[in-house]
Amino acid sequence: MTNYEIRKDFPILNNQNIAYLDSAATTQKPVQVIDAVNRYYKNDNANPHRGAYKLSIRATEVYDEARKKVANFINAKMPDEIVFTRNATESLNLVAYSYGLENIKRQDKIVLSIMEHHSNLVPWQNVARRTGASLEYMYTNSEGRITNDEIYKRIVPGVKIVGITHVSNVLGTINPVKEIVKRAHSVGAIVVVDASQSVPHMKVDVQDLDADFLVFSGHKMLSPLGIGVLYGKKNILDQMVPFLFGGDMIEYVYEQKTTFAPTPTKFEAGTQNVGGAVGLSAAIDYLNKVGMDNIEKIEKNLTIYALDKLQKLDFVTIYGTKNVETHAGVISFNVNGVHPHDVASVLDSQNVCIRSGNHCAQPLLRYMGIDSTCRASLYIYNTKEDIDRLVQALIKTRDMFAKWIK
Ligand code: 7TS
Repeated sequence: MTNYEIRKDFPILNNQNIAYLDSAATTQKPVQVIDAVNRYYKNDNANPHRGAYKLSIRATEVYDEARKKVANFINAKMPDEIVFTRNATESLNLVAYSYGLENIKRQDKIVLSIMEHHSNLVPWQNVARRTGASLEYMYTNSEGRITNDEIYKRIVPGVKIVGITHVSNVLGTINPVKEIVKRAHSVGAIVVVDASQSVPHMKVDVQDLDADFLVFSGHKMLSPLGIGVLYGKKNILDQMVPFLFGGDMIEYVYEQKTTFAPTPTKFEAGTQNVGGAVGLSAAIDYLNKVGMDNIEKIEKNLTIYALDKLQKLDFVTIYGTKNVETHAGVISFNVNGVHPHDVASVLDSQNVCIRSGNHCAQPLLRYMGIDSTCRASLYIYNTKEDIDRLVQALIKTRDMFAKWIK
């Protein structure tokens, strides 16, 4: 399938004349996903795990099917290694509370990359504050990359947790996660991979990466909002205490104590988001139909095209690596002398949707010496025409703000 064929499946892109370039924030949904969720609520909706009647059993079955689908998609050893959450943020909090608070001691170190999204940073600040452990960072070089020297310098004996984003949501850098995992394991640390910006865009194999935990959000990969994933190695999940307590995650409840259900149910307290899981399952079917190799190819071609066009604009500064081998379809830039929010407003008047701001990565932007950027992020339904519209709208911005352009 080509991106032009794919685009036809997205009602919102056909109903509205927009160049949607904010898929790192959330993706649009294809009709196949919308229909699958619709069908679920029309035909199969009930509370899973709780009813003896056929409808409830069906809801349980579709939920379990979705878990299997996710496990296969990221090559987990078994479906029990998949915990459904609300989003990547909740998955990361689960790891920080259930693993971090229980296992980290005062003398330990936590190491993150400086390019973490706040959701893989603030929970670890909390763990450090409550345990007395120290929190340190791996910094990027001038190209926005974490070098091998930096990995070896920061991940040293005493480090117990390493948190790393697979792909930066600001710079689009693809990080050397396999090297980081190898180094971390050699010093006895476990690794939490934030795959929010990679799983939707490239083949991710948790066994090949050897990640201990890996998280992502359904809504960034064509599925509805409100469903997220935590992958964890089964032996680690089994040893962890639950994060949320309540219905369905228990085995026996006594007046003073409770025994818990096995992994992964012990981490899924309360009524599960079956509709979201059905949507995620349909989204994975869609991505598999397009093919992850094909997805990577489409996005790589668009990224090369966009970088080339943007580099030709002498009033635009692009941040991060120019090496497309390590560059996913997320591009941060600024119009020299014009605030990113102003740029985004002018672009919106041209129906071009980008994000402006700090992208929930304040430490990275502070480290780079800037407050905010404009960010265009691509997905499989984007076309060269979307990028041409971005470029035209940027030229219009330059014309409007001519006297401020530096
Ligand atoms: N990690 C990364 C790398 C992200 O890009 C995001 C969301 C999250 C975690 C959190 O995901 P959530 O689904 O739990 O909210 N990133 C963005 C973004 O770049 N613009 O809006 C949301």
